[in-house]
Amino acid sequence: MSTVLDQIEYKVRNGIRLTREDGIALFQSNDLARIGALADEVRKKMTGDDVYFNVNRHVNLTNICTSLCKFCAFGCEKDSKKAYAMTKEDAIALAERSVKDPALREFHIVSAMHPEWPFEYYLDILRTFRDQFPQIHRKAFTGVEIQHFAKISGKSIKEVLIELKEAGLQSMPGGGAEILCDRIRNLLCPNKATADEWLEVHRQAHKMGIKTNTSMLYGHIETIEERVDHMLRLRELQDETGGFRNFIPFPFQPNNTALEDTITRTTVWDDLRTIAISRLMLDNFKYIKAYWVMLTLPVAQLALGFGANDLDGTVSEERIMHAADVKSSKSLSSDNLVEAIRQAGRIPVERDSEYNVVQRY
Ligand code: V47
Repeated sequence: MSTVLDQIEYKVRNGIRLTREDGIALFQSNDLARIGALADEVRKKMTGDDVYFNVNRHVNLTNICTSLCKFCAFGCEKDSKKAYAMTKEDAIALAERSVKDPALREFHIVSAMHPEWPFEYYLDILRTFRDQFPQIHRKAFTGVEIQHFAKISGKSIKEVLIELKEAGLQSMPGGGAEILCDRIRNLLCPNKATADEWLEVHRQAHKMGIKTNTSMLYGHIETIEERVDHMLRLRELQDETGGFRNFIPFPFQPNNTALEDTITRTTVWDDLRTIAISRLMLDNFKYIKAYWVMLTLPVAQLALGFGANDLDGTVSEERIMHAADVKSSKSLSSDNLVEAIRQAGRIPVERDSEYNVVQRY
């Protein structure tokens, strides 16, 4: 008699889409090795042994935030000791220092929702980056920030995106998705975009030709069913638009957050099965990112055997996760990433933000 895993294996190998029940069964199974091997098989069929990374710089303009999500250690109020807000000159100076590295290809611009900055400020930063550093790709603003811009400017999401695109926006990062379920959002982050609003921002962006990343923040108060439903909502939108570039599972880092006394860090096993299950459920996503900053480099390397095929990037000066005390370093060199990928038995490929190959090692 065949087991649920036998049936899932059969479906995956024969191109039959997995259902919600399959996703839940995968999360309920203890057979991590078998799930991982299946995800690895799918990864190999999709992109062979190539594992991607890019050379990028994070720019977090401010941590002063109107949202103050319970899972976040980065955002704070204006009078907090750790509050900071970059002027345009600060941001330019940071960018000027960063472009001294000739290998730099991407600015990853994600910030908090400042209570006073107008939409025009963000447009101004984008235009300036575009004009002064035209060769560096601008991946900027999560769906939650875009929704915030619409709110503070009185414009529609579409109008905001049109203006951002005109000012130099080239793609969008995947943050702000958290768990796409209003039960969770009402408990953890009631002051920002709802699940439908976040999806609508990405839908509109895709329709305009702006590709976006996506993510899932897991390992806090969500249920397994909510993780699966989250993946299904993304899979559905991807069917509709094809505009998602990759999927990034973020394991919740509780330190310095409002949840630190009640929730412990996810286990390595949960991290690996979540990567593997996302590879199996998200059959219309080419790239699954093992974000080493949160997973730690050794676990990210292991994830390359569980369905992941992207390690994100060199990530210089990451602040959001480091506010939650993650133990990984603030950045890695390309050499570090190449070595880590090789140690995992894979082929390191430096990519640009659009997944064009820069160099295959
Ligand atoms: O939306 C915040 C997550 C996101 C915590 O697209 C946390 O390539 C875990 O957008 N524990 C922001 N996760 C970061 C982001 C991002 C980062 C790296 C790559 C990309 C990409 C996008 O970080 C937030 C939230 O989901 N987050 N706090 C925490 N304590």
